[in-house]
Amino acid sequence: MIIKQLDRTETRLNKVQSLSNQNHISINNINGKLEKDKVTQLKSLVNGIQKKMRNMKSEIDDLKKRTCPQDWMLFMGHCYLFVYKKAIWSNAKNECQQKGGYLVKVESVAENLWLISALKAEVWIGLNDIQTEGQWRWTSDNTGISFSYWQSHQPNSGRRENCVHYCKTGCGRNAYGWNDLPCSRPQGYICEKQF
Ligand SMILES: [Ca+2]
Ligand SMILES: [Ca+2]
Repeated sequence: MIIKQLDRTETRLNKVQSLSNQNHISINNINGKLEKDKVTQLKSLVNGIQKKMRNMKSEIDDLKKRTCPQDWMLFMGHCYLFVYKKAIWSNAKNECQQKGGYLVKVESVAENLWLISALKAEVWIGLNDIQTEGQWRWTSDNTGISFSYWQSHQPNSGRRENCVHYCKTGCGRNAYGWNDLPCSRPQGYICEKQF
């Protein structure tokens, strides 16, 4: 009787043991899956980071390549080309357009001082009153002047002089300033364009 009960108990224990073993295997499987998922997640994270790093490197390379074209000078986000081969104002304007820019628009004290510091001869700028006498406008965007740097007693010649250049000795001065001049008088010129 007792032996039979013991046998049954043993059988039950064996069953429990077997179930426990099965559970252990299941738990191990779950753990294995969790590890796999974690590894997969980490791999995907690393791949994402590597991709971002490649993109950043390519952006840095692009930024390094972004510079003014050869012979153009960079100043505060704009490129400038100083041309000393003489041209009438309208040809200078066209030349700048063909180079992807415009006849220089001088908008600030800083820009004006920098241009003057780089100047080697008298040159056209984009300012003119061709359309309406006395209404000075920049040819690049047809805006009026918010900043000016006229030589003293300039502008002075009404309808005869409608285009503006930087002049120094030509105006009997020893520093560069703006002067209105007949547009047909050949001068060098400065082209400007966005960096
Ligand atoms: Ca004029
Ligand atoms: Ca003048």
